[in-house]
Amino acid sequence: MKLGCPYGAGQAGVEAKVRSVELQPEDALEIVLGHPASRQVVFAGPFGVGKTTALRAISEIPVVNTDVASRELDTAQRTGGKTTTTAGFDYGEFRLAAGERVAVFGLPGQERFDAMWDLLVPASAAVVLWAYGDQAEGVNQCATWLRALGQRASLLRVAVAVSRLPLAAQEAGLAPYRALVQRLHPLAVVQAADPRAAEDVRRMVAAALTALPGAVRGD
Ligand SMILES: Nc1nc2c(ncn2[C@@H]2O[C@H](COP(=O)(O)OP(=O)(O)OP(=O)(O)O)[C@@H](O)[C@H]2O)c(=O)[nH]1
Ligand SMILES: [Mg+2]
Repeated sequence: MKLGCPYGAGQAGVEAKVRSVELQPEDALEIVLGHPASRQVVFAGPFGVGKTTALRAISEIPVVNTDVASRELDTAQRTGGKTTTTAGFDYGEFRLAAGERVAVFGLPGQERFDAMWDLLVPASAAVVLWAYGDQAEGVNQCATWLRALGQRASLLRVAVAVSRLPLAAQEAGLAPYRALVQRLHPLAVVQAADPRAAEDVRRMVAAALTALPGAVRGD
């Protein structure tokens, strides 16, 4: 394809000249976005829990990502050497089994980037709230996140995805999260899930979209 680029036009007595640029196939932009998605789902949860990982596991388009190098002190302990953090948001798309196209946004886990939470949570059809199943503070973090989400949308469809639970102890590990959800958002769903496993992530998105909407309660 040839692009015409006039220059010098408009100068009195100067004939407009055109320079032609030959575009090669390799110059073409990679197509990133698919078809318009009918629903938007948000991945929320604490720093390093696996929101970006989960989005990468299911997206059918190249993920739009705003991760930057990070020196968070607890990074290595929690995530086995994760060296980046999401500063804006992640964006991906995939299709549900029924063929419906869903847009997924991964929120930044750090509160200093919470302007993104304000922007994306109210516009979302549902939230998958990722939680650490192997951290002492996991349940409290989950409560803090539920309240933060509740401040940004009066009604929410929520699925809580508890990660890093050993298979043999899943039910016991889920119990404190179920008790918390019973208190703060009884309509939310609580399940164990691995953000690295596409099947688990798809199951959590479907659970969030089919959960009943409810308000997050105060204590
Ligand atoms: N061993 C183990 N590692 C996991 C598990 N789930 C997630 N991870 C790892 O934890 C890290 C999570 O990193 P991210 O996906 O960037 O986390 P994030 O939630 O997007 O982090 P922020 O955007 O910084 O809040 C990745 O290195 C994952 O491979 C798990 O169940 N077991
Ligand atoms: Mg991230």
